[in-house]
Amino acid sequence: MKRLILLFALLLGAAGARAQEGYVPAPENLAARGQFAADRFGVFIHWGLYAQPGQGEWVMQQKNLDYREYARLANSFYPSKFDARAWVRAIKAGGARYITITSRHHDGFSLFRSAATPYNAVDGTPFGRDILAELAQACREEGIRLHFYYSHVDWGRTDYWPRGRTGHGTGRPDGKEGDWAHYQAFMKAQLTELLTQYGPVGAIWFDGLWDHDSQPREAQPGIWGLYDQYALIHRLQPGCLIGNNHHLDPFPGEDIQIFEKDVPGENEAGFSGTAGVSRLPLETCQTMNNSWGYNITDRRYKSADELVRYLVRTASKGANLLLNIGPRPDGTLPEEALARLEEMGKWLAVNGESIYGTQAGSIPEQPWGVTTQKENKLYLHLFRPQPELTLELPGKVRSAVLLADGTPVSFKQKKGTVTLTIPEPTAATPDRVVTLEFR
Ligand code: FHN
Repeated sequence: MKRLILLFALLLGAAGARAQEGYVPAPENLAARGQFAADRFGVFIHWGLYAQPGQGEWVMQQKNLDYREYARLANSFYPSKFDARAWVRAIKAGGARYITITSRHHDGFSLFRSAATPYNAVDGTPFGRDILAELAQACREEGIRLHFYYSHVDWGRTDYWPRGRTGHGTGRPDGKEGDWAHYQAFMKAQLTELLTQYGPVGAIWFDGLWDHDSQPREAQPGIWGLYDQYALIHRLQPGCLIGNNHHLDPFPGEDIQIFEKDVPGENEAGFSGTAGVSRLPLETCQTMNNSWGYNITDRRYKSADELVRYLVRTASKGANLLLNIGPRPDGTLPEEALARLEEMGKWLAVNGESIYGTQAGSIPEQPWGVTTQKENKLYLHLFRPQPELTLELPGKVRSAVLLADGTPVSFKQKKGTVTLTIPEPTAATPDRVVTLEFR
């Protein structure tokens, strides 16, 4: 059976690949790519029924919870304090320019009204409200872009067959009700809803392809029906970007490349092993503590200073940071997350010029910090105090100032090197930025 599906997938993949080889991003799509790259900072929201047990979004898999029993969590889904506008305002004040929310994660529960399944926030819970609709409206009002995460894996649907490497302990009958074609049709129906019910969608962020990574890379588009899904999305909203967290080189039809817990090119978390860094706009997703979904015992939050420097390091590689928050079951964002957002927002309010709309810096990472650049400016991000700095720079420097307050930085330039004398810091900061302007 598995062999047959693989053969079928390879055939479908080959046909789809031919169609996708001719993928020419629409002008709206190219403009959206530019906007996305300029945004540089987004907030990821992992939220669903799993917030209630408070052990992260993999609880169903990790504890082998029966899919029928797990689904009962929908009966107590009543996030009485959910306030989309409060979320969006806090995220915007934190300096983020877009939000990516889990419309449906691997547990299979949809946060939005869906005619394709009653297992959703509107039809399947006492709350009865469409989380995505409320968030979309708040985002529109606050002028912040909205992206949807969409899981390819499903641990609760009986038609998800053959199984991949996860979801074997959730009590589903092996294969008896399996129907991969039905599952694919279900995903297309839901994607159509996401692209037609909530106004402009900034991006669809796929996840879970790795569930079938026992099959070769070439088989993946056919297995998942990727090219069909990509064509559908681009037909419904040409400006909607497609990203897929498959940890592989991008497939045709994808508009952004995603790195999980890795600054592009580093493979620090080990997810990006075989993926090179493409020329597409790049995005690194990262947790604030060590969990994506709400985890009641996870207090290992990175400090605000570390997070600012992580954002700056991703920007210095020409990538966006998508920083995660796992809301509580009552709908509130944890105070720890809010406090960190606030600090990041304060730093960005002063130093945002060196992040938004910039490109990777021409000087690679140094013991003192990193660089970003925009037009005729090079931003030196000093992660630690640096009284004097000598750089090899071909261009002619016109001025050097501290970005925070415009204090001049004295410099001497000769034979392709610039030596800067940097005033002593008067207050603590995670990253002191010096702007060099070139002639
Ligand atoms: O399994 C998911 C996980 O729950 C989370 O959503 C992250 C976010 O990048 N992606 C998957 C793991 O690769």
